Amino acid sequence: MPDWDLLLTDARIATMRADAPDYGVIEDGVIAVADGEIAWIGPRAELPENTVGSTRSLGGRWVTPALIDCHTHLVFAGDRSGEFEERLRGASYEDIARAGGGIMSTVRATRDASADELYANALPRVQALAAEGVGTIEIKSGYGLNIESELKMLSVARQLGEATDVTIRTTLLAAHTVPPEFKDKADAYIDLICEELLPEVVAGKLADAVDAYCESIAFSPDQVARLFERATELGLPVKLHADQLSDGGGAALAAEFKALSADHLEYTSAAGVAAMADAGAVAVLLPGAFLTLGETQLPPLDALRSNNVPIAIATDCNPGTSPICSLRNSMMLAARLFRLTPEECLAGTTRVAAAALGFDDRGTLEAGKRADIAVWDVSHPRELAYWIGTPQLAELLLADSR
Ligand code: DI6
Ligand code: FE
Repeated sequence: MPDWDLLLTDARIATMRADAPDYGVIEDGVIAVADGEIAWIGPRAELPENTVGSTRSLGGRWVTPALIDCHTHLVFAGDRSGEFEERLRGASYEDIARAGGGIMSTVRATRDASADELYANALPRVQALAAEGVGTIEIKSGYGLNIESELKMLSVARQLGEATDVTIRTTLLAAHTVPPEFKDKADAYIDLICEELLPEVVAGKLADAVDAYCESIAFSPDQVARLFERATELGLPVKLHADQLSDGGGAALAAEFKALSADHLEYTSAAGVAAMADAGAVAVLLPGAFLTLGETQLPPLDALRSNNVPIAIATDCNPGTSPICSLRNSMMLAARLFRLTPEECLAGTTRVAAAALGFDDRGTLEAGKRADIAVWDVSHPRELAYWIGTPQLAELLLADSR
């Protein structure tokens, strides 16, 4: 006689299984949860007899996997609204960066902030994402750019994971831009990351992956390759900010290092997409940055689809290029700006986003997966990529709920 902790009944379930069409829908479904995992899922008619467990009806509501925001920079201090105004008057992101603004202005504010201040700034962002159904969030460092401040950012991100029910994945992005202390000495800064920072991060278990910004205003492919070799040696998976402002061969570089994902990709070539397909890398598209920068070059959507490169969507929440703290709105933007279907948007913030973070225990609703479940007041899951700023989450059930 199956004995389960909880039986969720009367659910319309969008399982988002990879092997099922049309959201993998199960009508009149039941989800049995035991020990934070999905123990059984299927139509009520097939439920094993004599099941034991407390039963709760979801009243015919739609249920999806909890959403996953697989690319954020949500730990930071200050804001960049002044730069936004400058860009509206015609300045480019690169011009502002070269003049010492851009990422560096957030670095100055973040270095000056205490860990407690950073935590207090970031917590409402995590809560805002959770309030719209997000159960897993990736957070990058990259506004410290020295050992002390990068470690501070990663520790704050870990603390956010401990203080909330949300799972936080942390990524070391020390190679975000060249700090002023290393002006014209980017190679020496990469050495510092490889020789001092990375070993300390690994010893403290502070990061789950390593990222870099491969761009003319940041690091060259050779510099990124050196960093990725070291990360790989130390057992950390890599991901890459690739081809956001120009085609620097970032996607192919990410593929060479079997990256979990290559992100942005507006300027990625057909060859870059093919390399990603061979390597099994996920394409993470970031429509908030595309919108904010007034970008017109679309990511290579046809090539991604025809090469079967899985597409994830994330907020890229950051004060410079993507001041958006809503994954739901990012889904709508991906649908509208990139013409992703609502089903692609939902897969991109569940199953594919999980893959972009190296998770195989979440992102779909199937037996054996974590019971990270979002319950919605919608008439169809396509609505999740349709409304803008409309709260529709009825409930977020997370395996770590306490
Ligand atoms: N690309 C981005 O869109 C963010 N980082 C990156 O490498 C922007 C970060 C910032 O401008 O503060
Ligand atoms: Fe980013």
